Amino acid sequence: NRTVYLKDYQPTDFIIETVDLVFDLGETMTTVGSEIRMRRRPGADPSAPLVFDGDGLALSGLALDGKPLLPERYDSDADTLTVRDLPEDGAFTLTVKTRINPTANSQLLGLYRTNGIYSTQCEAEGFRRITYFYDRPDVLAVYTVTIIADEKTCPLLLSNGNMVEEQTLDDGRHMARWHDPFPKPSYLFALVAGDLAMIEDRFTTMSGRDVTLRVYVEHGKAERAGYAMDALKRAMKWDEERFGREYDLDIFMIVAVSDFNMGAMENKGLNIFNDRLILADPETATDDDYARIEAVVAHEYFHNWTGNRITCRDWFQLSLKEGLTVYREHEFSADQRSRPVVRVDEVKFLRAHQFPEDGGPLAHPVRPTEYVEIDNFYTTTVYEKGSEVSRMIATLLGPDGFRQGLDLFFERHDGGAVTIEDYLKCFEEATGHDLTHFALWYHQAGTPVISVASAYDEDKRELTLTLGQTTTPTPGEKVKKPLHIPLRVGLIGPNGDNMEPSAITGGEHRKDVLELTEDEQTFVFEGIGARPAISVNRDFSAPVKIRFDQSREDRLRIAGAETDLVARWDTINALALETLVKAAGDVKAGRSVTIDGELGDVLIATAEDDALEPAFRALALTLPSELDIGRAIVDNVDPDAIHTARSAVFAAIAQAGGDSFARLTTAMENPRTFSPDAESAGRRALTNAALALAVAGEGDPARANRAYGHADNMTDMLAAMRILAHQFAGSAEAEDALSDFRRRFAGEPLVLDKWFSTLATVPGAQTLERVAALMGDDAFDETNPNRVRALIGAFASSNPTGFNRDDGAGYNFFADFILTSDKRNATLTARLMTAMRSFEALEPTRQALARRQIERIAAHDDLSRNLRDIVDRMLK
Ligand code: BAL
Ligand code: ZN
Repeated sequence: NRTVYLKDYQPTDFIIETVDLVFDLGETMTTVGSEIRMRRRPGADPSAPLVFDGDGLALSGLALDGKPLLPERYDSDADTLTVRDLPEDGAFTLTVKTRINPTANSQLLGLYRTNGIYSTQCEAEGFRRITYFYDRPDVLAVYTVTIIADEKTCPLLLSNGNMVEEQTLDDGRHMARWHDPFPKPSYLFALVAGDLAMIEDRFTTMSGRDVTLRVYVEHGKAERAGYAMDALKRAMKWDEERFGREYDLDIFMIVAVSDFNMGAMENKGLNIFNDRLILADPETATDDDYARIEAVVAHEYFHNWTGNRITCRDWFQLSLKEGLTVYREHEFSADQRSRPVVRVDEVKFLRAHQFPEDGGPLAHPVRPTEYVEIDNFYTTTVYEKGSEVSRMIATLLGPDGFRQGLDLFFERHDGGAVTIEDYLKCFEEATGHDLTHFALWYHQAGTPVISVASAYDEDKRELTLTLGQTTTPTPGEKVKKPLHIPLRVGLIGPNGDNMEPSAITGGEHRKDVLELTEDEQTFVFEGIGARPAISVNRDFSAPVKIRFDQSREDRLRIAGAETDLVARWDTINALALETLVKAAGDVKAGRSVTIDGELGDVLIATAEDDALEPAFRALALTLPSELDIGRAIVDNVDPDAIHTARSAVFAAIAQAGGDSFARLTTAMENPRTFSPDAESAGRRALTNAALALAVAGEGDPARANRAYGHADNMTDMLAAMRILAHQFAGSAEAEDALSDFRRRFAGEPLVLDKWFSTLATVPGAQTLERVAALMGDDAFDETNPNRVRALIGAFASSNPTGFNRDDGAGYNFFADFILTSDKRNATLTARLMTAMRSFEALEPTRQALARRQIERIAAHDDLSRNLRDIVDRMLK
């Protein structure tokens, strides 16, 4: 296994100026001709050979300046092409020919053909599966792409940039030629060919340029592409207004394909999407789907500047484009929707996915220093923690400072392939801030834990806040240094008002943001007339864990009065989590579960508070999941005890608030015509959160059954079906709804994914047999990543009691699947495997059973590099 190290970075010996690609598309044999104009980099060793990357390729032709090369001038194997004795002046044109089989490409990396559509995925290292090339992000070239294909089956021939020529050829074939004037790395190359439907719109940029917008989808689905188009136009406008970024080509295209390893890909001018992140209408998409589509369409569009115009020098810098683009996406969503609700969702996601990654065997810094397989670094750390790091820069510098830094970044590095240091330098130079210490966020893995102690002196009217920080060791990093952490602090007075200190001493601060830079620091707030309740990490200003032994009285004050809704939600959630963790301990110890009434009171009062937006009330009313509880327990986790405890707490709250919840299921009137806007979605979310509790209190599925029957949109229908399937598993009502749903959406694979996931996440040991049986369902297709994630992925990552069966059968089943899936699609399989990354948190029996299956996988000597890397790190 190769390990790639950041410290080994070297620029290439040659520079690529232009590349002309000719694809002659055939289902099982596609020929790729590549004509590359190159010159030696000034200062490079004149005797150095040219070494290109390949992956599983066979060379079928090679010429230098038009003349076939003699065999002694080159070597080629599946993974490398080496050419020696290059012209002394260092300028030449190399012609490379390869033949590939797109139909046999089950990895969905490179050029592949599924459902009659040819499409590509080149990030990170897929281009080398098409032709030999410098397949690395710091080699930027101008591409011209000619595509030749059968006109009947492939009327549509797309690539990056602008179309410059179209011709009908003999034998029913035709060609199209595309030219992309913007130099780009190979990972942004894209090609699509096939027969698709399309919707078109236009956008006039801020400087008055007219841009054609097209979204391509399968025939019969064009009317489901409208929301994505609308989101695209909003994103284009927003990026102009917020960051001054304008689109740069005459056309922007999105293509939705049904077989795709990731969510979407930002290829220059030709974004390719997983169709689940494009297609939406009220009957088939939930509110969450709409929100996700809006966010991802924007994300890929935003990459045009953060990723494409300015790209990464090497893959260690991946967060340079991903972290920043996620931050831009988050800001866009916040502006389009409810800022606090969007932020709470981000916090929940970070805690559910990134914190466990950062605290487990796969932990790595936002900017790693080594990797075995870069595909395995498209992680929540690089993406979401990376976004939080950019957010903290914005918090430290203020919105204007952040904008000035980013403006300088765009101005200075446009057309470049740069590093995270280059990025940080722009903020420093634009604002005069020193980010040397702050930069450690990029280099040190692990989630910091902040300890908080407070003392109030009535005579001096002073509040003293002592903050400490520690970070637990992560693989390969025993010693952790203190980070530069911005903490937004709020003080809430006895009557619920915000208290403003006359001064803050003891350390740097920017308004209400304290800058914690040492292991321990004491800040003093002056002019505080009464003992306040302290809200420590408002708006989740830093991605940290807070340890604060705060009185229940203070927490109830925050839960009822905090004006920062993120902190308010966080406190309500923490109160619930504390009750749930205690209940799980009671179950494990054989004690009966006792629940104090306060939690129910807080939840019911929040749910009924008309001054709060419904989406927020729904968030407050949603109890932490079994997985959340397990993570809070940290180790010796027993999923069955957690399930029993959560069910008991849920039932007790349902009992306590029966009338409220029943009322709320009908109180949130939505207009007759469905609208996917955030406000309407919030009303549906509150209705459905209340419905789950109302039926639990009634002990009767009738209300959910009626809701299923009356539902006129997918959000309500799926919510009702999930309640029936999960809270009344095995009942006639549950089975009837599930069969009805299966029948009704028989021709809608994306909707059936919701059905697969609902069934895969029914709590309890019996679900394993059902999941195994569902693999034989006509709608299941093990070659389609969405199907695999919906059934197998949901089971392994979101069904703690089913997957972690105490006989280990869940692990055994999963390991069997992983071993077959790895042969087909290594990227997908390695990602699935991460579902087991926290196995060491389980109680000893399950932990041993899980380890045995991971070891069984690891014992195979023919694993893909992707899977080998993941299991080896998990077992280290
Ligand atoms: N660059 C891979 C897909 C995305 O993050 O946009
Ligand atoms: Zn991205």
